[in-house]
Amino acid sequence: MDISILGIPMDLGAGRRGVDMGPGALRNARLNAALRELGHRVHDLGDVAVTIPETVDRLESQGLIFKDSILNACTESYRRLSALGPEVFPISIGGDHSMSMGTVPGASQGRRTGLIWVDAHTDYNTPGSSPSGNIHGMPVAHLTGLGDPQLSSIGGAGWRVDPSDIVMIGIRSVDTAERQLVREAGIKVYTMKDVDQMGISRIAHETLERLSGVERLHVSFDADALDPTLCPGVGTPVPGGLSYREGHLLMELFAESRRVTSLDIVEVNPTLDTRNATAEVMVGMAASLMGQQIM
Ligand code: 6HN
Ligand code: MN
Ligand code: MN
Ligand code: MN
Repeated sequence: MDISILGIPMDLGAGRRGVDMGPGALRNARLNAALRELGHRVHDLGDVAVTIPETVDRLESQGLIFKDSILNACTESYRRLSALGPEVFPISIGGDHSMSMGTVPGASQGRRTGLIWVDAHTDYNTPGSSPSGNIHGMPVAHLTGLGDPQLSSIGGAGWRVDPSDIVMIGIRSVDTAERQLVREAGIKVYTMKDVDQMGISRIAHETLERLSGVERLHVSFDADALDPTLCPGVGTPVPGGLSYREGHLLMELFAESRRVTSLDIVEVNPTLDTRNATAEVMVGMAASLMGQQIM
């Protein structure tokens, strides 16, 4: 397969600094080599330009923190990924999760897209519901057309992800007003309780079944979905996450389906990590999604 890697060194959407160093940490953990060893042709596109927070006013645009700079980085990511065409498998490495407002429409190639959101959080706040004001808690809402009109139309005025084409896995931290928005939208959520009760294998199969009608299938993998003992290098850790084996099995079952067309790896924060462990775990997850097998 032809894989293109796009780095998005952005921490503007997060409450803590340091996820802007995620792309470097993931490359340092041999992401590109690991994918090449699986037989893929890997093209690294380098990084998109992201504003340095110290150079601009935090409340650039009517109180939405770093909105203008995030909009610029997402628009650029959207353009770069759109230009790749449908045959290339894009892997976008971040960077805080606000980047997915650009990567999901970019990877969609204008087609109906299923979105698998692997995360401790639902990231479904709007500027009105958000308790923190941090845009990395808002990307999914904007991808479905809610929230700020500019952030919700990065993929063009008409392009949206249908809430019924979204499945979230690993969820264990949802804000009160956000919970109501997720319910109203009708998004399918597998919480950690569901993972414990059903097992990750059944969840993987149900997810693929539910998204059987889409043309493109995007996995957006937030490192904080995994347990913080395994992935300490994240800005918003929540105890009780996916285990190493659950993460790998989920990726292996998605790989077996051969239906996934793009991937984000987000929220890796080297300043909070232990000897780059989080980046190394996430490179392993990407390798499993891209076909690594034990036998
Ligand atoms: N992430 N729900 C919280 C907020 O600030 O809106 C946390 C968001 C975390 C976002 O980890 O991608
Ligand atoms: Mn997230
Ligand atoms: Mn998260
Ligand atoms: Mn975070």
